[in-house]
Order: sequence, then structure tokens, then C-alpha cells
Amino acid sequence: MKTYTAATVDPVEVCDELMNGAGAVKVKGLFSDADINEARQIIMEYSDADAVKVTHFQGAAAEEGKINLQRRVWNLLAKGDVFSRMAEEPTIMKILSRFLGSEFIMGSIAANRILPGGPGQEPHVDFPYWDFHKPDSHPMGLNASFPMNAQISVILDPFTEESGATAYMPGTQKDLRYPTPEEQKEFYNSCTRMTGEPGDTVLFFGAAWHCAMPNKSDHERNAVLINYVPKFVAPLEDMPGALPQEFMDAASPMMRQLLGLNYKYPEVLDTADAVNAEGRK
Ligand SMILES: O=C(O)CCC(=O)C(=O)O
Ligand SMILES: [Fe+2]
Repeated sequence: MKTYTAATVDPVEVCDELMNGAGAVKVKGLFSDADINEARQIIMEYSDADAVKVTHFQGAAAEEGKINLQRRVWNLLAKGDVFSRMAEEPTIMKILSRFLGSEFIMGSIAANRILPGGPGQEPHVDFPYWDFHKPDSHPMGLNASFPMNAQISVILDPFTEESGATAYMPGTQKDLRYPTPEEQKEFYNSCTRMTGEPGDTVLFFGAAWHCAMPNKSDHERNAVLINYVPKFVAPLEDMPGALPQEFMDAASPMMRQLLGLNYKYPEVLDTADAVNAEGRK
């Protein structure tokens, strides 16, 4: 994986790597140790207290009785300011403005915590392509000629092969397609891993086949996963609906964009003037 720092990152080169290269890059040093520790502590507290939450791509884990070893914490913006700092980190914003268009929005921000012994996931592609195993349910001809997804993974614990660092298949984003059951099996033999240290950020195009891997280490494996989409894609989560009014009132212009508040469609055009006069809160 090509690796950068905030000082060396070049949005043009990174976007080319995401579209036409491996599909993933790493950026080091975007967050302070204090932010990483705080994020980790909040995630651990929430997921200790409230273990079983809806999760995705759990494969055989549910049948094996291991579902409790992969825990999600959803709606992170409501759980600490540190998650807003991650969601609107300026270097990431600059890259995504090019990749998804300058008015891109956020689809979801959640944590994925895999405890020692946790099983990982099956290879998949991310929202809004997540159900591309049913290509007929998507528009004809849909391909990866332009991106409708970007993922960031802020690493909070050592991500090693042993601890279940995210696996991916470089280049598969170019050929937007869901892996077949045979390709999913083969994936585990030929994948590359998104290894990293606490504080590293991995940025990838979620059309590339990828998945969390089993945690065979003796320590936790936590990451903050943020999904971004172009302005016209309906987001995965209704974040404004899940956030308190005080958060909305205090939101920065960038956060308002990320929450989709700058994009007014769908709109009742028959009464558009009245809506516009009132504004959107
Ligand atoms: O936690 C990880 O390593 C990746 C998670 C993931 O790909 C997902 O939940 O969509
Ligand atoms: Fe994923």
C-alpha cells in the first residue's frame, strides 16, 4: 500500500491510486495520540456495555456463536467530539473533494471492534454496492467508471496479519463486481493486508473486495470506519435523525455538508418556496 503523511500526500496521485492502482492508500499522522486513545476508550465503553448490535458481513460467525466477538458502535458523532474531528479531517476532505466531488457527504460512521478470537468477515464490497451480488437490482451497465464510495478506516490498535488487519484484493475496484463464492474462498489465499499502527488512516475505494479478518492475537482490534458517498447517493444511515439538536446547531459548515444538509433533494417542489423560506435545520 502506498503510504503518505499529511505533508507528502498529493490528492491527484492518491485519487489515481484509488481508481486505477491498488485501490487503497495509507496516510500516517493525521490524528494525535490523545485523539486515538480517547476514541478507543469511548468505543470500548460503549461496546462493553451494549455488545450485540446490528452488524454487517458476518458470514459464518453467527452460526459459530462468535457474533459477540465482533462488535459495532454506531452513530459515533453523538458519542464524542473526537469522531467529528475524524469525519472532517482536512487532508481527507481534500482528497475526497476530488474523488467524490466537492459536495460529497458521509454515509455512516461506526466502529468495528474485533476481540481476540473474533471471526472476521466474508469478502465483500461496500455501500452503495453492498448488494451487488444482485446486479440486476442495480442500473444496467453500472461499473466503476466513477466512484460512488470512499471508505476510511482509522486504526486504533496494532493492525497486523495476526490481529485481523483488513484484507483486500488490489485492483478489484476497477472491475466492479461481487466476488463469486469460489472467488471468496480463493480471496483468503491471495489477499493483501491493510496493516498499520494506531493513528494510521487507510483510505480505500470500497468497490475493491475486502473484509475484516479473524483476530488470532491476544489483543483487541478496533477501527473507526467512515463511509462517504457523492451528494446524490442516499446515505446508509439517517445521521441527522440520530443526532441531538444541539449537535446540529453547533455543526460546522463541513459537518453540515457531510450530514447532507446542503443537498435539498428530494424536495416537494409544489411548495418549494415555502420550504426554502423556512430553511432546513
Ligand atoms: O473492520 C474491518 O477491517 C473492515 C470492516 C468492513 O469492511 C465492513 O464492515 O464493511
Ligand atoms: Fe466493508
